[in-house]
Amino acid sequence: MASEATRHRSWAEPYKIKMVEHLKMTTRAERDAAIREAGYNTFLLKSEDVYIDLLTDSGTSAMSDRQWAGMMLGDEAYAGSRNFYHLEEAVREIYGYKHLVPTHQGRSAEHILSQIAIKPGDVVPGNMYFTTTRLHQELAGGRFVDVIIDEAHDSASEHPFKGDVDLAKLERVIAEYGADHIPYVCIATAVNMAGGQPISLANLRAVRALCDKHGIRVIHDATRVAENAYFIKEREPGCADMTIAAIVRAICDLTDGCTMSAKKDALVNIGGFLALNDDDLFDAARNMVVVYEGLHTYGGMAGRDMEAVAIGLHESVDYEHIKARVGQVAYLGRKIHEFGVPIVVPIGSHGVFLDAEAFLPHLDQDVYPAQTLAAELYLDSGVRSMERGTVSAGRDPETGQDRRPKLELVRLTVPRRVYTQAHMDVVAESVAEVFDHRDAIKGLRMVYEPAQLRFFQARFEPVA
Ligand code: P70
Repeated sequence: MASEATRHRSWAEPYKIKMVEHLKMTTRAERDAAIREAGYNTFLLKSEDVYIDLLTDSGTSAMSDRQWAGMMLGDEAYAGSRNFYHLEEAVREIYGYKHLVPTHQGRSAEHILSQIAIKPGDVVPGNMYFTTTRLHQELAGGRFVDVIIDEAHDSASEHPFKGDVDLAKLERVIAEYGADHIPYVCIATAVNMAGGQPISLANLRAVRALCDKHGIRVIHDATRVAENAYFIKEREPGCADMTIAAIVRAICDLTDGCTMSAKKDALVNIGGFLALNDDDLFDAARNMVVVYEGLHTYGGMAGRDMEAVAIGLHESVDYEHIKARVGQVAYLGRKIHEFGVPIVVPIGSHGVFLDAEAFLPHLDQDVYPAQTLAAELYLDSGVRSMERGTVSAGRDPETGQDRRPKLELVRLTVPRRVYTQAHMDVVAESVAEVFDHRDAIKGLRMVYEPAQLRFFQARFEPVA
């Protein structure tokens, strides 16, 4: 018998369930009809036809009783809502940025920042692209340049900080284009397209020092900063005794501002903001928010939404919360990995990323292995996932050709505080089932392609 000292002790979610939402179970025949109707694109499925929805962790988390109570305190004034001031206070306290421009979600903050900071011909270096972020940079006349370390593009590399910037790459970009043509360096925490991989504090410090030398700003995509902070606490030498809040603050203190989709870390269904330290940039952003979003004290959110974000920001840096959140994702990842299924390692913070290229080695990228795998998983069990490969990467605006990303992934994204460990078991077993029958899987061809962000609405048919 294990002694008390060596006995394994489990952890559990630091909350209990107060309200439930029923899930619809479907038959294989029903799923077959639904995915065909959806053009083999999981974005086009009706949520009603989905059993366990791992499409995204964005806006899908469960709010706490405190957040719901905050919703009842909404001050729905057009101007100067008290909830705006609560949110401003929370952003100042938790992130430390001076000025706040609320927006309805993350991409609107990216839009405003890109329009005010980027001139045609500029380049924006960053630690891997994100779809909406890069598109807004391009729409403003800029070009994204990837400066993440090579390990980030290798699904099998066990590097603990695959979100780190390759400083030599960044230096080369600065030398080639000149600091005058670099409005800012874009640093994401818990890098989404790399599989939810963190950047280290040490690397961010070095990025800051290099940018200071050249007078270049560092702007932070803070969407999942608390999750990144958890990995720093776990993995970075000297950080084990820091609180999540202190690490989040240390990250933000090394940057000049952030774009934020509050739909992730901040545990709300809608919301976002741009936060800036620079007075002039803030002034420009505040002028622009009234054109596209709404007055600068609500920017596309209701007062109640801003209150829920303010409370959610505080909850996001709670250690027990973030440990359970990242722990649930790790549980799912380990379970899938044990079945021998190829996944991105280390397991990321917001989801498990299946390596579709290794899963379906007989399929060429031209027939969209990740898109195909996402459709097959839905067919097997009603689990909805998201393609993060060739379809998401889109076309190169200069050549018009499909980009062929090194990572051809399917993302199983876990909403916060929504599903139980038993749901994770069901998901892992379904992935294993599809893996067992992988040889029989054929690819897809695209029959409808939208001009921008094609993954959202593209339609496919099975190849013969
Ligand atoms: C996802 C969502 C949104 C997001 C993000 C990072 C690191 C900005 C945003 C934009 C939703 C999504 C968006 C595009 C394609 C697929 C899914 N990510 N930065 O599921 O924020 O959605 O609020 O405008 O992850 O990963 P928002």
